[in-house]
Amino acid sequence: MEKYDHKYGAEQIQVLEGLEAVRKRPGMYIGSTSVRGLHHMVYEIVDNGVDEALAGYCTEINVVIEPGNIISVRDNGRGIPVEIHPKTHISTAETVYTVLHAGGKFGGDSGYKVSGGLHGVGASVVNALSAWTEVTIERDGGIYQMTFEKGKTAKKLEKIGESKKTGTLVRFLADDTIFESLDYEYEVLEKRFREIAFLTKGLKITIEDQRPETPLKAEFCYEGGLISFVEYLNKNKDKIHPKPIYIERAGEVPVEIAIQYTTSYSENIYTFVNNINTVEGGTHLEGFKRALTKVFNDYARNHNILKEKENNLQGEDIREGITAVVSVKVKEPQFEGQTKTKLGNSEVTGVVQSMVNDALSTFLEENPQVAKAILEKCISASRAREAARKARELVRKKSALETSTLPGKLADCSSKNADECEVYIVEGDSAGGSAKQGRDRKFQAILPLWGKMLNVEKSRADKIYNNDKLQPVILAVGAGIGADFDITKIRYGKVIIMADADVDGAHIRTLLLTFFFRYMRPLIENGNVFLAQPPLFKIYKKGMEDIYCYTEEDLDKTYKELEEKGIDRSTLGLQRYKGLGEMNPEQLWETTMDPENRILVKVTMDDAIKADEIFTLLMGDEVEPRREFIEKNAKYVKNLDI
Ligand code: 28F
Repeated sequence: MEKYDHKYGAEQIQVLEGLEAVRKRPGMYIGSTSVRGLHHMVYEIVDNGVDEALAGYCTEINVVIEPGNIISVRDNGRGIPVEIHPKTHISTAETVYTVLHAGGKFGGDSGYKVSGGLHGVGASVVNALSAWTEVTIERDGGIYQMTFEKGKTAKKLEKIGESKKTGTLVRFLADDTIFESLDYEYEVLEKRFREIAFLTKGLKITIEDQRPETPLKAEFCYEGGLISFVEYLNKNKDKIHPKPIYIERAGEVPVEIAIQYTTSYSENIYTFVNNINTVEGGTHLEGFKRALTKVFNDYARNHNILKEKENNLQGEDIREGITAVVSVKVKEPQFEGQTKTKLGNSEVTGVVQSMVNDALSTFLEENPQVAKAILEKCISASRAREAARKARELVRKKSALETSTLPGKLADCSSKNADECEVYIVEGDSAGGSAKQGRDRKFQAILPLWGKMLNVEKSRADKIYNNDKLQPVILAVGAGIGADFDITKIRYGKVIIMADADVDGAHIRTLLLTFFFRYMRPLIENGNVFLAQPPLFKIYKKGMEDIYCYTEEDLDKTYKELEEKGIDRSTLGLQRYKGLGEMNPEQLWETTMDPENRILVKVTMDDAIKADEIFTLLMGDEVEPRREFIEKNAKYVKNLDI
């Protein structure tokens, strides 16, 4: 039996104690033993390769998930040094893989290491939590290899061949007595490696999953770095300036930022510290936001885009539609928050703020057309917010004074039971007059609108809410608008739009539909909105009851029926109705308002988004698509209430 001389030096004891601690409380070191912690095992090894790239020596990292959930990571950097340390008699490579935090130092020759700080526990932790780890290093003309089992050296570093290349290859099998599962999720790893590639300009990262029948593979390399990142994030959005804004500053805390605005209303700012995705934000985000608000307000004032008397643009106005990536490198990052993804270093706020103030204001001065495009959006966002606030106030105030909420022009019905009541929104005073006379005042209210209202699609919320032509509609319906809309408060079970069948009528109908769609959508979704269908024709003959036809085919059908009864078309009079005003109250009631005979068109939209686009189309200038939409989308139904 070979006698082992166990000369455990201080280092070996430190290593054993370190491994012991890691294997006893893995969650303390790798975050968790769930698949999240399992993925972090891969990130730790890859981050060492990224450090080598940041140091300028590695241009490619290849990750492979081999069958059996073995992970392989290779870089083409210098290769971890293999010479034996005179004091500890073990190689740097072995030290990096067995001593806790051995590789996580900062500064050094390469400036910043992404694998440092709370997130980067270094390769030794991965080694400790793996059933086995194999490290193969090419450098100094040779190929060297060492292996470990649960962190303990199994095969000491030895030369196994010659090679002219340099680089580091690490293969490991995570320990399934520690991790709940070894089932790596390809998509999660792929997403993270795409992110790292965006953050590390020019670095090529490939990932291959050899476990499935047909292997999966992806490769990422972005010479554009953060600019490519923002372009990727905006790929399905309408940009409001062609190229992302890019600003960077080296220094104590290197800062790199890319920004591109789109026509969307959402705010997407991604922040990173040493390539770590700080989803909870922190001081770097704070500095960025403050500077952004200051720079755009200053520019707007200096270039007279914001009038003297106008309020400053708020941060939320300026960030509407923004996509931005903020990446900073911090030597000793302090992470806070639930998931340790919030940067706490207070000095970073000022660094980022002053860098953005300086670099962004310079950019805007040099690119006035970009500045103008962005500010146009900010200013209209600010006006919309302002108007929404005022309108909410107005509606709240009005609804507070229950009594005087009803518009003067509304001829209300006597019943107060919303389910049986209906309000006709009628185009024009003359039709309004006939409707008031012809209606059944028990359950039918009339609200005449006059003239053409504004085009809700082309105007911001400000004009909509304050528009005196729409306010009566808001108040008559009585359920508020927008976010405050409360369907249980509607005063009528049916809101019936009664307009002429001509172009103006179609316009009014569409404007109201768009308004309801955008600001009282539940009204449509709940099926409370209807279109009144006045007759297009009247067939008359002495001694015969008038016959009303509502469509062309209706007319043809009626002619055929009459001919079958021996009444020839030539003996019949025909009146084509141009507008509601041509009918007297009696006829209007009989043809269009009497639940017994009228035809109501229920406006139902099963796909709000599609409808939204159609409305946008409808708000264009040609009327034809509008009419087609009405014919196509409004479902003709015989009035349901018998
Ligand atoms: C697949 C994972 O781990 N790559 C690495 C290097 C290169 C050096 C290094 C690493 C210096 C003192 C820590 C080489 N030559 N890929 C990797 N590539 N570590 S890890 O040095 C170790 C550090 O302690 C390296 C000259 N300087 C540094």
